[in-house]
Amino acid sequence: MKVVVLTGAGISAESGVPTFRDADGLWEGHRVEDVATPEAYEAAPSVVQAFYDARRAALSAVDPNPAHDALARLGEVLGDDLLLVTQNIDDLHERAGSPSVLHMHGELLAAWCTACGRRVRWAGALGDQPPCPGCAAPALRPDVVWFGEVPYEMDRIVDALVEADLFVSVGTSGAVYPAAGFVQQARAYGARTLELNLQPSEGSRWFHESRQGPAGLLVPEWVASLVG
Ligand code: BV8
Repeated sequence: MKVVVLTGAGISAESGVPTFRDADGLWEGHRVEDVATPEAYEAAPSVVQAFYDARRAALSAVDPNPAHDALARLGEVLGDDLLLVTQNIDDLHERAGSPSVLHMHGELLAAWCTACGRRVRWAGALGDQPPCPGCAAPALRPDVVWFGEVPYEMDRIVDALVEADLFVSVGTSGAVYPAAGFVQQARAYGARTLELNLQPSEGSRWFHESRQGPAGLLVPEWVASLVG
């Protein structure tokens, strides 16, 4: 059975990572959409760097929860028949042991140089315009996909949605595209679709089944029902 799982901020909530909706979509009074854009970075790199420095600092104080652990186990059982796609830029899926994680919106602990294109692991707070370890240009930016930018590995995701027998969404409000459109695509290609979320989301109506509750309970329960 080929399974595609999409996760959002809700799967990391019980680990203590604030969701976007929790903070009313605001950061220090900025609408997230205004901080997480290339225009904002152009206009005020220090504000944007501070936004990500704060989230990086917070990440070291949290751990994966039973929902991350259950998906790691599912990855061990299903192997390549599972594609785990996350909108999250935290590393909690990897720390839970998920064999492969597709970060469609990038990673908090990575950076890329806008001068030479090199991708590197983030080496600590480096101020407003960090120098690239390769070309030394002051052009290192967070390796995250900002609003208006194309998400990563869209071809691989769409190919998996076409092949999927089951599409499961965990902890996402279905407010941000193209991720919010995956359920309709998967369904159009014949997949069964299941939503696991604390509350109904903007996309709930597209799912065959929608279960409400905390991911830390719903995900281990669902994984146990699928792979025993
Ligand atoms: C693009 C990285 C072209 C950075 C992020 C008008 C209509 C439609 C689309 C658009 C439009 N205007 C503009 C767009 C496009 C735009 C968009 O969708 N805007 C929205 C605001 C309308 N999208 C883009 O710009 C994207 N790029 O479109 O390029 C393209 C498209 C297709 C193919 C090629 C090219 C790029 C978007 C990516 C932006 N970067 N993150 C960073 O993290 O700082 S988005 C960011 O916000 C997250 O990654 C995530 O995607 C989104 C937040 O959503 P969630 O993860 O769902 O979190 P949220 O807080 O909203 O909800 C949490 C949910 O969990 C809730 O439902 C809650 O009930 C639940 N929950 C809470 N606790 C628990 C729980 N569930 C279970 N257990 C719990 N304990």
